Amino acid sequence: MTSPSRRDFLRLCTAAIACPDPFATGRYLDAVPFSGADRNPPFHRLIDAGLDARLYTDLSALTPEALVTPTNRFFVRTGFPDLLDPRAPWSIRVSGLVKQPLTLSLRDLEALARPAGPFVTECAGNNDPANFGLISAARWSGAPIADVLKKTPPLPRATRVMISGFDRHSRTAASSLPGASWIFTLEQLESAGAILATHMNGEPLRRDHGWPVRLLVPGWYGCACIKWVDEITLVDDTAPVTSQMKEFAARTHQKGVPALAKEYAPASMDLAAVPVRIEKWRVDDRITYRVVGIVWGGTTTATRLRIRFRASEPFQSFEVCPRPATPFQWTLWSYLWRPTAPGQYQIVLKPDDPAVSSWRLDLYFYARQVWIDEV
Ligand SMILES: Nc1nc2c(c(=O)[nH]1)N[C@H]1C(S)=C(S)[C@@H](COP(=O)(O)O)O[C@H]1N2
Ligand SMILES: [Mo]
Repeated sequence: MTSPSRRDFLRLCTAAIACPDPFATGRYLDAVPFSGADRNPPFHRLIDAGLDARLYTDLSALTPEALVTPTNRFFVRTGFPDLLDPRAPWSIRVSGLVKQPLTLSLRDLEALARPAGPFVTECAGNNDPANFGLISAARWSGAPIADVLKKTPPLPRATRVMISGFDRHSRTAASSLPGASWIFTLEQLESAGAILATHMNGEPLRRDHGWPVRLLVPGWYGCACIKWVDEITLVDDTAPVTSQMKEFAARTHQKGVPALAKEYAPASMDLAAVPVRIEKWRVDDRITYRVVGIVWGGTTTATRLRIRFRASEPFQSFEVCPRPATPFQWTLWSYLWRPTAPGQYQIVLKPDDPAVSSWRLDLYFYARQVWIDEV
C-alpha cells in the first residue's frame, strides 16, 4: 500500500466536509409560503419611529454565502431617539463603585477597538411566525468591556455593571417603555466577549443601530444590547433590576419578575432553530420539498436536530451540515421532506440531544405553519 499523495489527502478532506445534496439532480419548482406571509409587513424598510420603530429582516433570502445581514436589512427595534442631539459630543460616564469616576470619549473607545463576529442578535420579542424577522447577524468592531473597565478599576465590592443608554423619545410608545439599562456580572460580560461597538459591517454604526456606540453581548438577546450607551455604573449585589429588565422578564424566561439583578437569569439565547423557507422541487420524478432553516444559540454548537411536521408523527433526527462553527452565529440546515398528503402542516424542531437546554423550542415558540397542495 502506498501512502496517499498530498492531493489525494486534500480531496479526501474536502469529501469529508462536503454535505450530501439530494437536490443536486432535481429541478427547483417554486417557493411555498408560510401561513400568514401574505399579511407580513414590508421587509427591509423602517416602519414607525422611536420606541415603536421596527425593521423586519426577510429570513427567506438567507444563503450559506450571505449569512451576514447587509446593514440596511439588519432588524431595528427602537429608532434613533428624536430627543438625542446628534451634534453634541458623545461621552460615556463610568461611575458607581469605582476607584475614580471617569469620562470616556469616543476616541478613547476607538483606541481599544478590535473586530468581532459575525454574531447573530435576536429581539426577545421576535414572536411573529409569519416572518420571525427581528433577528439578524453582523460583524462588529468595538472596545471589549473588560478593557474599558481596566481604565478605572472597580472597587472590591463591585460585582455587577449597569450599562445604560439614551432612551428619551418625544412620543410615548404603543408597546414599550422608555429606559434602557441592563445589569450584568463582570464575569458575564467578560466571558461573552461583550463590546462597546462603534462599527457594524465595516462602517460606523447607523443612527438606528445605536450610533455612536452600543453594547453588543454575543449570545444574548437584543434587549440586553443597549444602544446609545452613555453610562456605565459599577454596582453590587444589592442592585435592583432596571425597568428594561422588568419589561423583558417574561420574554427572557425569568421566573416572575425578579426584584434584584442577582436573581435575574442571564438573558442569553438557548439553542434555537426555525425554518426560513420551503422550496418545492421535482427530484427523481417525485414532488419533494426542501425545508431550509437556521440554528443558533446555546453554549455548544448543534450538529443534529429533530424535526416534526404533525403532532401525530414522530420526530426525525437529521444532521446539521455544514457543522456550525460557533453558537454565536446562525448557520443554515436543510431537510428533505416528502409529505404523505396535501394539507396543513406545522413544522417544529427540537434539539437532538435532550440534555441541551432549549427553552423556546420546548415552548414551540418557533413553530411555523405551511399549506401543502401537492405531493
Ligand atoms: N437605548 C435603547 N437601547 C436598546 C433598545 C431601546 O429601546 N433603547 N432596545 C433594545 C432591544 S429590545 C433590541 S432587540 C435591540 C435592537 O437593536 P437593533 O435595533 O440595532 O437591531 O436594541 C436594544 N437596545
Ligand atoms: Mo428586543
